[in-house]
Amino acid sequence: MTTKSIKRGTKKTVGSSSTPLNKAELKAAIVKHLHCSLGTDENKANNHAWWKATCASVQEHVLEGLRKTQKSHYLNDTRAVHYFSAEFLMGRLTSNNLHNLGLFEQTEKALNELGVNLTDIMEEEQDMALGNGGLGRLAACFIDSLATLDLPAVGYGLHYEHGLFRQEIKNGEQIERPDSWRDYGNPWEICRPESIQDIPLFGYVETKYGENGRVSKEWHPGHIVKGLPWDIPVVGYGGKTVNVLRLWQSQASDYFNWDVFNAGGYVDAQKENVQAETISKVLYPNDETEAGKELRLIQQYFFSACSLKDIIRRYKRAHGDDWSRFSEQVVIQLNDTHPAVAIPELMRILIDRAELDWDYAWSICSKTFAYTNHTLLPEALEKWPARMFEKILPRHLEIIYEINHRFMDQVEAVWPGNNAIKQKLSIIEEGAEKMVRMGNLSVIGSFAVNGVAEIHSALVKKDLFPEFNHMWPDKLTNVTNGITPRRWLKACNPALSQLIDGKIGNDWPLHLHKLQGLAEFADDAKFQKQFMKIKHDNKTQLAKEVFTLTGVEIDPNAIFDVQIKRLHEYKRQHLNLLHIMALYRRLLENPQYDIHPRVFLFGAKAAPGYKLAKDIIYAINKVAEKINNDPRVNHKLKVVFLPNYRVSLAEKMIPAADISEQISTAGKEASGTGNMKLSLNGALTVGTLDGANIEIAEEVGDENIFIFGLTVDEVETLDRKGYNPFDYYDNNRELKAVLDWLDSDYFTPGKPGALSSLKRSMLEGGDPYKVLADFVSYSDAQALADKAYKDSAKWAKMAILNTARMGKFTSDRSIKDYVERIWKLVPCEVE
Ligand code: Z16
Repeated sequence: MTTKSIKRGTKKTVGSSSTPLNKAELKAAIVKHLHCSLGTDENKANNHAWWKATCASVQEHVLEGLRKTQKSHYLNDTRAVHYFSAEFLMGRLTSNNLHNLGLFEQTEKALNELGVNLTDIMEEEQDMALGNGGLGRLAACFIDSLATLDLPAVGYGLHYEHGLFRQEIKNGEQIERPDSWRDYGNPWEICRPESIQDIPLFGYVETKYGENGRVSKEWHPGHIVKGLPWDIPVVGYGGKTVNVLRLWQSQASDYFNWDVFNAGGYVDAQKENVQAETISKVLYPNDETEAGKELRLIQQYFFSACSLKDIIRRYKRAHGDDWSRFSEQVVIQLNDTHPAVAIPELMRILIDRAELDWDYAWSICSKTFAYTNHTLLPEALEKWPARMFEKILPRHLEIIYEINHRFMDQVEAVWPGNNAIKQKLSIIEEGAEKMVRMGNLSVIGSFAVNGVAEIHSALVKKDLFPEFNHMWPDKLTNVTNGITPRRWLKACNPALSQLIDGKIGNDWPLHLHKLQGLAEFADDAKFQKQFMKIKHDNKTQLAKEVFTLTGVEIDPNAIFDVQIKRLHEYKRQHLNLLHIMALYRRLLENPQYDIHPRVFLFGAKAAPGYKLAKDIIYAINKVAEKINNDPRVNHKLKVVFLPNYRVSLAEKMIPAADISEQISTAGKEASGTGNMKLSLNGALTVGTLDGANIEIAEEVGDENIFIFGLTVDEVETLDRKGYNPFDYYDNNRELKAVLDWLDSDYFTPGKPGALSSLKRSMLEGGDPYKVLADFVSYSDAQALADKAYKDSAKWAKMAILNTARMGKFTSDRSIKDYVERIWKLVPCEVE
């Protein structure tokens, strides 16, 4: 066995010497693909064709790596993690693959000699936006790290035809347009018709009585749909291990509605096909609220069932019908509760198909699954009406009842006669409508449950699942999130990466703690100048992009203050907006008001049904319009809302940011990951003591971050006392003036009240996220940030120390934590 234990900080060099493709070979391959795959030539090809030919040339090489990796995993019969996630927010793949293969510079040169610019042609790639935000991007960073660390892993998810909607802004309002990322084909994915799975749905359950007195169940499904897998190779940094991300597309099955077809109902049969193909049509755009839609549950079951069948097929190839080693070979990580239906699905397979008895089946099942929780917000916790469940998955509901029944006996043993606790812990919520609680099912069916930052995990134990924590004190744990430094520094910020290489060597993308080595230059005037020159260049580049996208001119000498994340009340973009309005007022009242010029940049999509979130986008755009066109202030203040925020736009904004806005109400942001990306690129955080901000502050030091606002404990105390936003409104003149301003037609001429919903939510609405309570503290922190920026040497030092001290937040560290605490995997080196 070519196995080794996980090494922290070992060799593995990345560079051109080890890669089998040199510049001449690359040129030849690209030209060959222009001719043979794309049917064009060097003179006729446009950027799109050049991009595709380049991908195809590299893909040949990637597929070799994939084959070797799969062979090696098979021969070593490795234990593997299966990362089940309804979302993988991959973004673009080309730059990442080139960097991870060590081919970026050669490809750049090869194309140059062909008269083509790599950066330009990479703009042809559509983002793979198969995710909403942090949860989906986390999955993408994790599979990058898994491959980089040579760990056997498969990502499983859905091959949505349409990813997260494309956002347009019309007259300040968000418009949703379909995302069609595959319109001109995706050169990185491979269709695998040889691995199609059949998935049953609907129907009824028959109870059968065997001769030996054995009672068994048979599910007679009403429909069968096909799952067709598409594989995306996932290249680890260094290019050795190439794992796969396997995404399932739904199709009508061949024997689907044969009767209708034979009866001459060809067109009707087509209608049924359309329904089957609807399953993987579109990603639900809600990030922190549950839509409760039937199709969504079908999506969840569809990809979970396809993935389990795939895993079992592979297991049986090595172990036949011997189930005793299943949980030694297979660990399944549930990324939130979206794939939790995999738990009763595995039970169904083991009991109804493999005919194992319940206890044995359960012992396998409950050693196989682990569950990651990403939120405490009650509206995000998944619940399905039992009636809906029964209609779609009748056998699974029976199994869930049985799991619950046995679990209730365990609860009875711990808290005899305590019905209140039973009601709280039950998988089934009794009420006007019976509901299936997917969080409770996930905790009961998993051997490990983790939160995503220290504070979040502490709150999961204390507030969300305290009784479960009492019953199984070792089950609940923490794994703090991380980000891949390959995409989020090396690839997106090449100038800074080169500067770092020159100072500390080039193996920091694998060993991010080495960035520590930059700290000794934090006071070095020359290094400060170099560091800030790169920031300035990145800002100049972003300014060009901003002008192209919005027509707004911004000055790279201004502070670039960035808030990029989904639009949600708890993330408090409206707190940022109130502060911008306060600055505007101060400047109008006192034209000498001394602040360094600042550009506030926003990027955010609102869930289409989330009215107030859309109102906040509208308000940001209307305030922006007014300020940007007001000659009294627009040399000091600009506000830009960049439309269609997505991974590829983040890659342009993050390297250009001076200030990172991480201003959620304490206790509400589970972790955050944008906070890590921005700090890694030398932006200073203005943030609350929430999620991973707390751990970022611990790493960078209190003097290198601007912390403000209520703590989790203070929020709790305030709630207990009874929070009244009017206390703040009535006692702060500036805050009152700014809120009242929203009621006027100043920002929406001729349309008074167009922004009033914001004010109402923060007053009559009770201000559920305590914007008013944190306003003064936030405004003070912003004043400190302004003051710090005016001392450019001080600012440079702080920025450098942010980059230098982000080592902890590499997703490689997160993955090592998962491996040691939960997955117990062993790396498997490839060739
Ligand atoms: C999501 O992106 C997150 C939580 C959730 O319930 C649903 C979605 Cl789509 C985010 C958290 O809000 C964020 O704090 C965290 O960093 C991220 O998941 C990854 O854990």
